[in-house]
Order: sequence, then structure tokens, then C-alpha cells
Amino acid sequence: MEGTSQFLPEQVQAKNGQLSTSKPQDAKPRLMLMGLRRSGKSSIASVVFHKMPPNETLFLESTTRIQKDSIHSFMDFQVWDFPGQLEYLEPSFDLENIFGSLGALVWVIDAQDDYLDSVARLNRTILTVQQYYPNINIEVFIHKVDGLSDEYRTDTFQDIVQLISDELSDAGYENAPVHYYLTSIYDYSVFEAFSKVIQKLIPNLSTLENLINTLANNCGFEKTYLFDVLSKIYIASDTRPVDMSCYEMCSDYIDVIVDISELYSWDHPDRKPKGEQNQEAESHVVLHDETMIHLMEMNKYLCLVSVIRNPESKSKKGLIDMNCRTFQEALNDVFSRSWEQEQEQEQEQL
Ligand SMILES: Nc1nc2c(ncn2[C@@H]2O[C@H](COP(=O)(O)OP(=O)(O)OP(=O)(O)O)[C@@H](O)[C@H]2O)c(=O)[nH]1
Ligand SMILES: [Mg+2]
Repeated sequence: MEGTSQFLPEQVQAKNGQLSTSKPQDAKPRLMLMGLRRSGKSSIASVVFHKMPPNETLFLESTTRIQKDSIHSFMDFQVWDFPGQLEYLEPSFDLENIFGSLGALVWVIDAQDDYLDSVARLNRTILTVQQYYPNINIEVFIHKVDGLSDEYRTDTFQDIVQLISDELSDAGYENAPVHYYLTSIYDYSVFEAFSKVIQKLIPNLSTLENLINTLANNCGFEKTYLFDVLSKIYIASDTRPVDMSCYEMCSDYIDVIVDISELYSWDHPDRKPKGEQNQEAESHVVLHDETMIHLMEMNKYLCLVSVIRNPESKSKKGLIDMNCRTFQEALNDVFSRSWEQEQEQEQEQL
């Protein structure tokens, strides 16, 4: 393993790392977690954004007020965790306040329980949202699937999709933006699903994907992910099909590097740097089956993790490093451009 060093946030200026949403400050994209009581909304928010071990969610209390969580990362966004019993479709409720901003509605269905009530309520919600706020993406998490057999999972998935699409087409919405995911907090599926949800809210996603595709082709990478280090959500990847085992390896490798960085990056009075040091962490490891994982920190929030299986590509480590550095420059260029756009917009508004 090489060059484990700093995952130290202070070392990179914020403007280099953060992706602007080109929206005014108060219009941060919003992810709204909704669903019936005990469906698992607070558990998902705690596991994904607060690193809570899944077992500890057993002790979470039922949510009584909307919990608003601001996430400061490569892009600022908010996560709103709703209490299951909240009757937000009542006329007295200020819907504009909830759905009036850019964002996604994440509806969590407990797949281990009877889901008909939840689906009925979701259908009513989708019809309202589609009518007044068609820009809100609707993301359905068919959740707690860890307790279900493969066959039962598939049946439940198909049944729920069918119930919702029938209702929507009856109401005249053939192409409503509704997406479905099978999730559980006990494996990586909830991170994978959240990655997909957040990617849809990222401006410049196609530019990022094009850059990653070029990099992956030039270096012979089997799969490449651009991860948000703190949440381990991936914000972009090359456009080859996602392979869960690759994603798991890459995600775990970030943990290894963060742990080692924390161990060794503190200021030791006797330790003197030998020559010039790289600002960002860079590391690779070769596993027992000869698979290489390569990681390079890109900025304060993001790191690029790639899986390499082709023996010829693995031998060209210098080329990989050089291409990744070039990618890093392009990436930070995309970010700082968005940042400049935001500044210009703010000045225009003044
Ligand atoms: N088996 C399993 N249990 C889960 C999963 N996610 C959450 N749970 C459990 O579901 C229970 C309810 O979770 P909460 O996160 O409190 O549910 P909630 O939707 O926030 O509930 P309210 O706040 O009452 O609306 C907890 O005991 C969790 O441990 C999962 O993926 N699999
Ligand atoms: Mg809750």
C-alpha cells in the first residue's frame, strides 16, 4: 500500500471541492423521507448520513416532528425525515413549504409488513405531487428486504410496481417520474439506492460521467466510482453496469484508508516530511484474486475508486496515476466553474 496520507478537510479550500447547484442558498435540493410509521425512514437517514450501525436502529424512537438535516458536502442538500403519522395531505397543510423546492420524495415501504395501506397513501401523494409539483422525483424504497427470500422479493417488487402504475395510468399519468429500489440497511443496497436518488439532483452529471468514461477506457478500469467520502454515496460512475461486489469492495476500501489516515496523519513533533508531499491520499491494493483497487482523493469531499482486473492495465501504475491526476484537474475545473456561476448569479441578484 502506498502514500496513505491526508483525508484532512482543512487542506483543500471549500471552493475547490463543492459542486454548486446554481440555485440560491435557500434552494438546496431536498430529500424528503416519507412513509408509514416504523417503515424505516429514520433508520435510513441515520445509517446513511450519520454512520449509525444498523443494529442500533432498533432503539430509535418514533419521530414526532419533521427532522431537518443539512448535509454539507460536494453539494449542499437537506434531508427531511417525516413522522409516519403526519397528515400532510390535509388541506390545512402548507404543501408549498414541503414540495416547493427542487428535490426528491423518497417513499419508504416496509416490505415485511402488509404494504397495501402504504401503497394507497403513496398513490394519493403521487397524484398530488404530480399535479402541483411535477419536478419532484418520486423514489420508492421497497425496504427491509433482508428478511425476504429472493422469490418473495421479486414478487413483492412486481406487485408494488403494478399497483402504483395502474393507479397512475388510470389518472392519466403514463410517464410519471417514479423509480423503485429494493433496499435494506443491513447491506449496501440503501447506499446504492441513495446514490441513484442524489445523482438525479446533480447538475453536470453527464459531464462527470463522460470524464469518468474517458478515464476508465484509457486506464483499462473495470469499474470506477466517484465517492462522497463521508456518506459513501457515489455521485457518479462510468456508465458500465453496476456490479454490487465491485461497489462493496470500493466502499470498504474507503473505510480502510480513512482509518489508516486517521492513525497516521496527526502532527507528530518528531516527524519531518521528506521532500514535497502530495496533498491528497493515493493508495492501491492487490487482493488475493489479483484484483487491484486504486483510490485517489480528489478534493475535500470526493475520492475516485477504481477496480482493475486486466493484468496489462495493472502493470501501468504510473500511467494510471497520471491519468487520475488529469481527471482530478478536470473535475475541480467543473466544480470551480459551477462555483463561479453561483457567484455571478448572486451578484446579478444584488
Ligand atoms: N429488518 C430490517 N429492519 C429495519 C430496516 N430498516 C429499519 N428497520 C427497523 O424498523 C424499525 C423502525 O425504524 P424507524 O427508522 O424508527 O422507522 P420510521 O419510519 O422512522 O418510523 P416513524 O418515525 O414512527 O415514522 C426499527 O426497529 C429498525 O431497526 C431494514 O432494512 N431491515
Ligand atoms: Mg422516524
